[in-house]
Amino acid sequence: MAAHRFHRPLLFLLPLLVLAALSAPSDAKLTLNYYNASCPQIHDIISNVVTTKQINNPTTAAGLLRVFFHDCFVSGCDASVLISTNAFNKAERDADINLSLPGDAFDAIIRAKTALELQCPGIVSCSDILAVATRDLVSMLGGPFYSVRLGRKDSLTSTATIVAQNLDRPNASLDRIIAHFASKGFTVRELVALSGAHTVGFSHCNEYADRIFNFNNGGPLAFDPTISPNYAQALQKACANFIKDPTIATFNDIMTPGKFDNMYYKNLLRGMGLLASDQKLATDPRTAPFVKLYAANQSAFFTDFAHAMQKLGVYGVKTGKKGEVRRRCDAFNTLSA
Ligand code: HEM
Ligand SMILES: *[C@@H]1O[C@H](CO)[C@@H](O)[C@H](O)[C@H]1NC(C)=O
Ligand SMILES: *[C@@H]1O[C@H](CO)[C@@H](O)[C@H](O)[C@H]1NC(C)=O
Ligand SMILES: *[C@@H]1O[C@H](CO)[C@@H](O)[C@H](O)[C@H]1NC(C)=O
Ligand SMILES: CC(=O)N[C@H]1CO[C@H](CO)[C@@H](O)[C@@H]1O
Repeated sequence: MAAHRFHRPLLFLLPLLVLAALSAPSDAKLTLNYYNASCPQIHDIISNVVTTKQINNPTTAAGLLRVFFHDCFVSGCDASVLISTNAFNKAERDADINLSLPGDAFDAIIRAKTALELQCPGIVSCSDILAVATRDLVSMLGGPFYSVRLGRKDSLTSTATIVAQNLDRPNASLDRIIAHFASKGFTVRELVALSGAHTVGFSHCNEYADRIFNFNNGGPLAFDPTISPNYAQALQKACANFIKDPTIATFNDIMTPGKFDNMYYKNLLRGMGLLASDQKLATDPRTAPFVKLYAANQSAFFTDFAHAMQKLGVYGVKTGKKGEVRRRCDAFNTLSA
């Protein structure tokens, strides 16, 4: 608004603004030792808090990994997903797709933030906590450990209405999912590697019910023929009551549900992918070679997953004046948004 009113008088500032824009890339760089001087204990504090949380609530890690993905894919890794809805604004986390963004994951971040505020008040951003805590918990489940560059600022907005267009549903076509990842700069190989996150955690029956009940209008117990029959029947049993009780969920990887390993890919090869979008990765010629590679070689999966997570973790990050270090992760510092 102000820019409109003072349009002409401000024109002389243009060269300065151009200079500022040119120098922006250097301060947009995240660094490994960003908090080295200002909060040297950051890694110990986050790791202690989330490890304790995971021991007490073993669903935390998978929940947090999903929250991190949702945060990054919707307007960048800026902790916008942590904001609570208030009277003025319906926030990202209350978009329909959140169904089940798990409370324990949010709680882990709030606890880490509280501990950090005691040691280094006002220093560590919620988006950096999210990135480090996710890495710590992936490795606690047996997954790869990778370095996380720091210096993200937290968003100044969080908007429920932009969520659906940024996250695909399991019934989306693979063309769409590939194109969507590509539009954010992620390759097919990275898509397949990141999907390996579904080696942990749960999905609710309604996310795959159309695959196990009345598939193609073939009768109540008709199931998608790409699912192995035994698995389909087990899922039908588990989900028999899901309409009355929408909280019923099953493991994404029923073989080793709490372990971060390459079992997800092995499952896909034997018709034990849970979501339609998962199972398609095993048959489409663009993605199948990577599924086979990761199923055969867990280190290849870990290497690619770690790189893809580092890339996901810098997607759309805000630095400098484009964001703030929130005092509380669930609210902006000023109450106007
Ligand atoms: C490619 C497109 C993707 C689709 C369509 C998709 C869809 C879903 C759905 C429907 C669920 C079940 C949610 C529920 O019922 O509570 C889920 C769970 C999960 N997703 Fe994805 N996902 C995708 C990619 C990813 C990526 C890239 C990651 C992380 C890098 C991820 C991590 C997870 C995790 C860890 C869970 C388990 C959450 C829990 O146990 O609380 N997903 N996903
Ligand atoms: C951290 O900072 C101290 C002094 O500020 C410096 O001596 C040390 O080399 C730094 N460590 C890293 C990893 O940058
Ligand atoms: C996918 O499922 C959602 C409901 O979960 C529905 O609104 C949408 O139309 C479906 N999309 C396709 C492509 O079938
Ligand atoms: C598995 O992948 C790793 C990492 O890419 C590679 O170094 C190794 O040679 C592969 N192992 C086999 C048996 O192909
Ligand atoms: C539609 C829906 O299920 N929204 C939920 C999103 O998550 C919050 C908790 O973070 C729930 O209160 C909403 O009901």
